[in-house]
Amino acid sequence: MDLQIWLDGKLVPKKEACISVYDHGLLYGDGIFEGIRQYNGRVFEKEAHLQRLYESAQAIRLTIPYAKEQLARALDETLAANHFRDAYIRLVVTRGVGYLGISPKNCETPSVFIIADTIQMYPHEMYDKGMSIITASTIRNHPNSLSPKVKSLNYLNNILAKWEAIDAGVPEAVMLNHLGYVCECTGDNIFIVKNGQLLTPPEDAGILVGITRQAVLGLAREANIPAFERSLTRFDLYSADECFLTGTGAEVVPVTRIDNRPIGSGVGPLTRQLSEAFHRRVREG
Ligand code: PXG
Repeated sequence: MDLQIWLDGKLVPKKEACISVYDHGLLYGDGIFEGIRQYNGRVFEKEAHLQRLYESAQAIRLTIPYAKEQLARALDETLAANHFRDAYIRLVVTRGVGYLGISPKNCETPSVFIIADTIQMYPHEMYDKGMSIITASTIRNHPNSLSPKVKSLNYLNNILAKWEAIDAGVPEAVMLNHLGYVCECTGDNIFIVKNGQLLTPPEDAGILVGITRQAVLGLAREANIPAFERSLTRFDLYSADECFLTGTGAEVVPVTRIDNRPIGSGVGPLTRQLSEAFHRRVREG
């Protein structure tokens, strides 16, 4: 059966789920989104994702034409219509259909759609053996430009960094911020372990505040692993005992090589422990 897509209040078959070429989401990247996962019949951190969506909307002066509870129900309806128990959900709000010209004033009603489908971010063996990443020369958006806290439809900057990873033959690239500190990868947050401490760049490094990142920080605290948000340099990455990335798509993925330098010796023990705790948490709730 064709996938059912939730589009502006109605479930429609995938091939009928179309957006206008005059939609400013397409013309200008004027819109926001969330990537969410359902595990074992439950949407993981639904409230946190919706909260981030509404905050992103507010930051770009976009009024979502539904209450949070309505979108929460729409998520559930979309999953139920497609009989999913484990799915990847893409919730998108665009500025809507307007005229040519960037003014958002031209757009009367935002377009909202929800896709429930499956996603496989990285090959399975990378979760066992670890992945190689590079540092990109493309820096993350300046926090006083479009804030990286906004999960916007404009990923071009990150896509340019992703090209650098592709050119280097690796799946991900870590981006530095405008001050040269470690920020995050193109679609994941980054953590290191050093001397038994878990370290990740602070929010004001200019990161997207990942929901998986928050979950992992919480799991570390529950397990009495000392965890700190701290400015990190490339030296800190190169001299780390362990490194891993977190994201809704990626979950917890170990990193064992950065810019061709080995990190630790294979996948580290705290990475394994936190990855296992994460998988328990998402299934049990
Ligand atoms: N940083 C950036 C720039 C992201 O895009 C994260 C961090 C992790 O955030 P969450 O809240 O997911 O822990 C993201 C999320 C995809 C895909 O299709 C990308 C993300 C999430 C899901 C799928 O590449 N990025």
